[in-house]
Amino acid sequence: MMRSRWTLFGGIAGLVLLTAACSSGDDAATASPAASNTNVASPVATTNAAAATCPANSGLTGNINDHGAVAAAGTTMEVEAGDSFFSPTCVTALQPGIVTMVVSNTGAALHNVSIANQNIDMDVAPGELITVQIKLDGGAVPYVCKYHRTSGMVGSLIPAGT
Ligand SMILES: [Cu+2]
Repeated sequence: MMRSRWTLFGGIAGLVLLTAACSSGDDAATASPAASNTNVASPVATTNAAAATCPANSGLTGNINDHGAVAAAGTTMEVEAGDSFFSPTCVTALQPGIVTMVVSNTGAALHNVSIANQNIDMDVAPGELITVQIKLDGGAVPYVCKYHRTSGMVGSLIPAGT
């Protein structure tokens, strides 16, 4: 995941340099602001842009603050906990087994990851991150922030081939 992110950065940086090199010297003042706006990478390293929405087999019900679905790359994933959503909301194509979800709270409120039938109930304070080990077998594993569940702060981990 990290390698693809840096490759993306390298590609963007190269493009900016190329653009700057091709413009005339008089344009230096206008080129600088454009270059400073090239930080387009999402805070979550993913293989696919989060254009997709959660699939129907996510196991999520009720209010869903859907910040997209991405396919997993390996068994560790990064998920952002914002106010009040998880992004990406769904991670698909996971291999069954123990997966590791690193949840960073980028919001202002206290958030949480709870999976009742796995005895998981972990808070994550603003600016902090937690690492949650989750067991996946045959089906989707929905999780919730117990403080903001009714606001749609839910997510799901979805095994491959389901
Ligand atoms: Cu929350």
